[in-house]
Amino acid sequence: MSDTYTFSTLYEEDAFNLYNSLPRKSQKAVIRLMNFEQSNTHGFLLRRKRFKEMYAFDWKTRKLLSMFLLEKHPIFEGEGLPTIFESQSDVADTVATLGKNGYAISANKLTAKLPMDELLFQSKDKTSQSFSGKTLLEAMEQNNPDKLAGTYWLKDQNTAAQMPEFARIAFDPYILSVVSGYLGCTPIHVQTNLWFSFAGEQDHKTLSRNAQFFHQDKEFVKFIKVFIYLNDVTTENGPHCYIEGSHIDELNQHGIPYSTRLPDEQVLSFYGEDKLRIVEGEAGTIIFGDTVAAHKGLPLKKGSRLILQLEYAASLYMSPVCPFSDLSSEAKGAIHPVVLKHGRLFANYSNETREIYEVIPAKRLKPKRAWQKVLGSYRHNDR
Ligand SMILES: O=C(O)CCC(=O)C(=O)O
Repeated sequence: MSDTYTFSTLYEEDAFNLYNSLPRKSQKAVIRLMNFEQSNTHGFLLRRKRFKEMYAFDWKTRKLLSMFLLEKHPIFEGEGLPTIFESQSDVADTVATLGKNGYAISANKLTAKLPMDELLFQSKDKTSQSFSGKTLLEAMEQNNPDKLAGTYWLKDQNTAAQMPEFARIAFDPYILSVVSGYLGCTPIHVQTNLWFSFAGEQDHKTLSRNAQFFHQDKEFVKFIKVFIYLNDVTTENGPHCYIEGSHIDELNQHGIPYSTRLPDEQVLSFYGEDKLRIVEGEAGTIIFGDTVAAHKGLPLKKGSRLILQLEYAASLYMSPVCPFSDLSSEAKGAIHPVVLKHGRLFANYSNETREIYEVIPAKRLKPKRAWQKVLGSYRHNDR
């Protein structure tokens, strides 16, 4: 794709000015991404090859990307469509807060009951046995038997994503309106995840694996997560925490490679204590978060926490996730027909692509360690 093609967008002049204000590396990175969008390549095949380029996608570059994607993949507006939430009246405010702070708490709450019993969960070291959702819910009710200290992650996200109860939330017009408004284009649903955390002794490695130290995500070039508390969360049982504004002033611009786990003192020395937000909330609380911002789950002092996480990306370029299988007829039945017409929302659902992903050796799907850890010439202040 040539540079000139890129400017045949709705935002011709803005996009042109923004493009010209970017470092050459970012300009090239956006054009490579747009070439990917026009190709038949699978995004996950590029992750190992191109991961370092993620550093080129800073806030301004991500903004330009939306301007380019928007033409073919417009913002989803759910106004007027039925929603399982009380109201859609906070969409514009929530999107504005997200842009400013990187995070926003919804005015809505999830009240739907979710079917957890049959789902399977396991700790990240994979040596532990699997537990059913039923067992873990019972453990929560019995107030944390010590032997379950730690975090248990959903083993197969595809199982949950195909269930109508989860699909109804992931493709609800309200949720889609917020995430689409923030991403600035049609979102692609890429994750339906759940995890249980229980208080108790845990070593540094376990806390690190379970995202309980501050870090910055870079799963996709541009993405957003929706966290929904499924039980009441206070400062005692592992609230989600983030640093306001660090989705723009990113940790990597302070010389910290993506995903590096950091002590609180270091993060607070970059941003100041006044930027720390700890989100307490009752069951059903919905947190929209651009986890490019520094964030973590606070280690639990007592009790337990159950959280649902949905994730949406602007593009599957360098995707780290296994595609879902074709959307089940049960899930389709739970999604409004107007929503189903937006094919881009379901770009990560394909039996064929899932099969291709599953036979590729894991090594070929992960960024090279050196690339992941070393910022090299992509460091902000080296530009
Ligand atoms: O458990 C939490 O609150 C943190 C989760 C997290 O770091 C993530 O989903 O990226």
